[in-house]
Amino acid sequence: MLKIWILVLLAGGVGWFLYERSRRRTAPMAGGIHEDVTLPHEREWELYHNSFSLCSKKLRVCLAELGLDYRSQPIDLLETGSYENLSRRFLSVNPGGIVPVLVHRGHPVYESHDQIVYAARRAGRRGRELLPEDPETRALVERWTDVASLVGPDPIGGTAERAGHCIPGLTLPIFATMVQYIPYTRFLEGLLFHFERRRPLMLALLKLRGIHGLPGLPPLMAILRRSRRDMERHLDALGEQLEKNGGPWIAGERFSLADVSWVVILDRLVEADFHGFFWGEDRRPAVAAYWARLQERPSYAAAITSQRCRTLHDGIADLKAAKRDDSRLRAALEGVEGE
Ligand SMILES: N[C@@H](CCC(=O)N[C@@H](CS)C(=O)NCC(=O)O)C(=O)O
Repeated sequence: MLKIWILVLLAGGVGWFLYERSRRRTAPMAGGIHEDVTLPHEREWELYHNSFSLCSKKLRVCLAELGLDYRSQPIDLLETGSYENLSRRFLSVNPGGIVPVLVHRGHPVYESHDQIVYAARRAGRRGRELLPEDPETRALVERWTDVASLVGPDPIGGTAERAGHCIPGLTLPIFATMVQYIPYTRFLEGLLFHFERRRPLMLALLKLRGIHGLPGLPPLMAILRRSRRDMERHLDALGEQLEKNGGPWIAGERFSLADVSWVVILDRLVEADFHGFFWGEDRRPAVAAYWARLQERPSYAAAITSQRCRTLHDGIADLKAAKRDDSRLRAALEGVEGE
């Protein structure tokens, strides 16, 4: 009798998996506007986003700076609670299963670096300020925007070329503390349905080992060390650029899409408690002053600080406490003697 029940349960599990998989197929999507797709919508602009996601923050800052009103559609990710990005509802918006998605008049626009340009081009005068028309300034803005972007299928490769690609590696410590609040059962959906399985696997490993176990995970530490080394170079270049043109912004007098793209990078380094390492105690004063100016803009409060979730607050507190109490961990994360 027991065998029959086990067989029935197994068959039910397999049947559920096959049924769900046929409805929750994920596949990467090309960037830009998809005019062939029209989604149900109520407002001209709608944004599917997550409170913690770097690229979502970039869109929120951008829309706040452009003064574009939008309908907010918050989507949970595993690290903030659950795999809502793999729900059937969200996969009908983005079969890629990632945020952010900007929706304009019902048409989805994918990839955050394309979304900010798309929005700026439709925002009149303010859009032209953020994305200047004169070719020289525009090329400069595009170059600095690109360096801060997350482009292509390999978010942890290309750290030497893009500061944006250093972010996943430098987020590992805060991921390690945030995922402690997420039950193991929630990881299953990612492993079963996401086309990119490395992410749920890595997050599960971080949950298993915890923040104090991170230094004992050589593949993850190698990514972190490489990201930290390359981020140092990107921040040196940023400091030089700000000094060269006299600031206050990357393109000089005018705040632009380049600054929209960099505020979220610096903010993530603060969340992951790397700001002291990168620009504390008189290191990189131009970057430190730039960071102070960025936080004074109303878009920073509207798009970032006011939207921080509970898991992030707790994760930051736990990370700071762990580094304070465990000198080996601190040394490993900050690359000092004894690592
Ligand atoms: N290249 C994409 C990257 C977007 C991305 O990686 N989104 C992450 C959050 S920052 C995501 O939605 N991850 C969810 C998952 O993989 O489960 C962009 O710039 O929009």
